[in-house]
Amino acid sequence: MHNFDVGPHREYMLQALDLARKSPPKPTNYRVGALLVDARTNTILATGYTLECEGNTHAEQSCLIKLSEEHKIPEENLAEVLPAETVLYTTVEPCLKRLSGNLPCVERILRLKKAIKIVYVGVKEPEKFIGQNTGRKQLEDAGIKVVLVEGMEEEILEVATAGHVP
Ligand code: HJL
Ligand code: ZN
Repeated sequence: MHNFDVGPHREYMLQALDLARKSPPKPTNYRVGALLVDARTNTILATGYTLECEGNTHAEQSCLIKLSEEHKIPEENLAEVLPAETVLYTTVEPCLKRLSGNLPCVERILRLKKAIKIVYVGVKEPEKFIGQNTGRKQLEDAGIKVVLVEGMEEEILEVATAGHVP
């Protein structure tokens, strides 16, 4: 039976997973896909995947960079243009720390205040690179909901870790 609530979230998460498959394998990161969606109108605002944008970029970061280029405003000012019901779908939960030292995606989301209302994640981040990711709590403490969309964990992790040394 089709589940009214979970259905659209699964669809978006599957799209995010397809995006993740476009990311070139790299042993020191995860291959992730992400979408920013206007939940009121059901429109995709931006798509992104790991290493899509120039440099060592994450999927969520690529969504934000592309929007900032489109609107010609700095990434940190995107709250000015994001619709009231903007939500993020990402196959792996947003990062709290990065081995590279680049700005983590949790901080990118937090600095937009509550422009992103809900973060839908396909899996929690495995502990391989930075240990436990407690970013979820930081987002929730800031009033941003974090929702696990269940049922795709295995495929998401297979894509995320392709090219890793076992
Ligand atoms: C998320 C991504 C991505 C990760 N997580 N949510 N989106 N690559 O696009 C998390 C992992 C970091 C490593 C290495 N991966 O990527 O912890 O080199 O990739 O900055 O810590 O850090 P860099
Ligand atoms: Zn990140």
